[in-house]
Order: sequence, then structure tokens, then C-alpha cells
Amino acid sequence: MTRDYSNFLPRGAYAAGSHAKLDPLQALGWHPFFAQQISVDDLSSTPPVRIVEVHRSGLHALGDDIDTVLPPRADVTVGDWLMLDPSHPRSSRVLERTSLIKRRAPGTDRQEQLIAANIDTAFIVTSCNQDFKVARLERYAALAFEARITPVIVVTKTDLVPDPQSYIDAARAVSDMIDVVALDARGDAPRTELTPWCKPGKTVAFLGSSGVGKSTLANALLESQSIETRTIREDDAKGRHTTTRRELHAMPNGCLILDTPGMRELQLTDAADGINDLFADIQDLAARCRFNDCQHETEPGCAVLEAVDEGILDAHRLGRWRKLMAEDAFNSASLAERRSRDKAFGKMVRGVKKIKDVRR
Ligand SMILES: Nc1nc2c(ncn2[C@@H]2O[C@H](COP(=O)(O)OP(=O)(O)OP(=O)(O)O)[C@@H](O)[C@H]2O)c(=O)[nH]1
Ligand SMILES: [Mg+2]
Ligand SMILES: [Zn+2]
Repeated sequence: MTRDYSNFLPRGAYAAGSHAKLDPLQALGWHPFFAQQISVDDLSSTPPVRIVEVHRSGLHALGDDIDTVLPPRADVTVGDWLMLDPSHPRSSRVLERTSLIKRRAPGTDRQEQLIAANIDTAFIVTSCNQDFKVARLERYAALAFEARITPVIVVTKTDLVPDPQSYIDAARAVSDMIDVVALDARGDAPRTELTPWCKPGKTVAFLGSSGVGKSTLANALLESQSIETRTIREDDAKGRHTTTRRELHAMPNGCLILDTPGMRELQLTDAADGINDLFADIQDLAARCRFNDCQHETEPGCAVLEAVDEGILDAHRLGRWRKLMAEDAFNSASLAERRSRDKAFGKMVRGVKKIKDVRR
């Protein structure tokens, strides 16, 4: 399961050339934000490691001359920095993150699932085919805004349609704060078009459905074909879930790339700020409604409904905003309920243990 350290960090990450030399930690994305959280003593007794891969059976961690697998933990995800405690690896301290992407885990138990930490740019990938859905792009964009990550929409497979412009226009309409890049992921285009975000020491992530070309883009940036890719189904353009784990890869210039498995479902949770940022235009209108608690449904003096009537605001966009807000409120509430239930249960267990200890 362990991997050769030298393979992860390509020769380019050390070689003198067009870019500065990176030491082994910098080549893993270490920077002052993390260094500030630790003392010199910490550094020698508990060396920093970054989680570069999440398996079902463990967390693959790399550091300066360290290559190890830690037991899985729900509170740690790919991209995290840990201070590796050699005597108690399971309780290694997790450093504060610059960013965290999470969602409501699929299935019926409403747990949250950590997707990735310490990401600088999220490439939200979709294709010029049936995968393209504005509502889905908005979901990912809200997720990125919530996590304070720069989102960039990447529209792939422009070579497969006679006129990709309609897709590009629809992607641009998602938000004027988000750059849109449209390309054929298989050639040199990703290397030229995505480089502004792929700087040494930065970590970028590819997110999106299965089959949209996330691994193809990652291979293009890595200048290799090391990540497996597979053709999509012809009838409905759906991918075959080729990538099965979240894994960081190092670009020759020292930028780190996170390839992720296609997500079947992306349910937002605790993302109200991200949704509000994405739909800032609706927030601005809502501030002008006559009633403070206006629900923008039938109320008189509703600036949101007026904007729809006047053709300034798209009614579908308003509908999607409502849906995301409702979903987020529901998931966040059930998560809060779960957290307090877990807390109460923990308290009860500790109480019982205390009674037992006293009796002993
Ligand atoms: N024509 C064309 N094919 C592309 C493009 N991007 C990706 N493909 C093809 O689409 C298929 C799926 O690409 P992948 O890179 O495996 O997709 P993925 O997003 O990593 O999919 P999962 O790992 O399943 O999540 C492969 O056959 C790619 O060669 C593109 O821009 N143009
Ligand atoms: Mg893939
Ligand atoms: Zn209103």
C-alpha cells in the first residue's frame, strides 16, 4: 500500500530550473500558515505529515523522509496536515486548515463527510453533454464559496459539439465572480489554460461528476498518463466511476493536484454563507423588500418578485436558490440535532463510567 516517496515528488520538484527549489515539506504544500501553529519542539518530536490519499483502510501520509499509513479517522481528510505522534499515531494533532470541503454523506444517516482540506482552487468540471446542469454548477460553487476556496468552472469536451458557446455562456451566468475555462481536456490546453492557478506550493482540486474528465485534466497537468481514465456510457454520457479514491499528485512545478472520484450526489450542509455569496444579487434585492421577514412568495412590496416580473431576475434561478437554502437548512438542522444527540450520549457514557469507577 505504501508508495515510493521519490515517485510522488517528481524530480522536477527539486530540480533547479524555471522554478525555485522546494524543500520536501514545501513540495507537499507546507507554508507559513501551518508553521505558525507549531513550536520548534513540536517539529522534532511530532513531525508534520500531509495526508495524500484516503483509502477505506487508512490514510496515506507523507512528510520529510516519512511515508506511512495511519488508521482512518472521520475527522481527517485528504490534504490535511497532521503532527505525527510516533507513539500514538491515531491521536496525531490535526493542524488548523486554510479551507475545508464537506458535504452531507449520501445515504440515510445524516452525517457530514469531509471531502478535502487545505485546497486553494477548486476546478469545478463539467462537459458539453448531458452532464451540464447549471443547478449542479451552483451547488459546487456554493460549496467552494463556503469553504473560501477560489472556484473555477472548467467546461470539457468542447471538441465534441459544433458550438460550445452556449455552454460557456450558461457557465458564465452562474456568477460573475467565477472564471470559466472551456477546453478539450486531452491535449495541451489544460497546461496552458489552467496554469494561472497551478503555482508551486498551491493545492488545486478537481471536482465534478464521473466521466467529465477530471483525471484526464490531472494527467495533462502532470504531463503523464499515470491516472486511469475510462470512456463514458454512450447512451446517457454518464461516467463509470473510474477514480475510486481521493489522491494528491505533484506537478513537475511543485503544485499539488487532488483528483477525486465523481460525486453521485452533492448535498450541502452548513453552507448558508456560501449560498448567499453565490446568490448575492438575490440577497441585495431581498434587503429592499418591504417586510424584514419577507419570504418572497406573495408579500406586497417584495423586491425579489418585482425583479422577476421586470425580467431582471430569472425565476428559475430564484427557484434554485430557494431549493438550495431549504436543503441546507434541513441538513444543517439534522446535523446539529445529531451532534447534540452524540454529545448527550457521550456524556451519559462518561457518567456511567464514573459511577463504575467510583464503585470499583
Ligand atoms: N473528446 C473528449 N474526451 C474527453 C475530454 N475530457 C475527457 N474525455 C474522455 O472522457 C472519458 C472520461 O474521462 P475521465 O478523465 O476518466 O473522467 P473522470 O472525471 O476522471 O471520471 P471518474 O474518475 O469516473 O470520476 C475518457 O474517455 C476521456 O478520454 C475532452 O475534453 N474531449
Ligand atoms: Mg477520474
Ligand atoms: Zn421579498
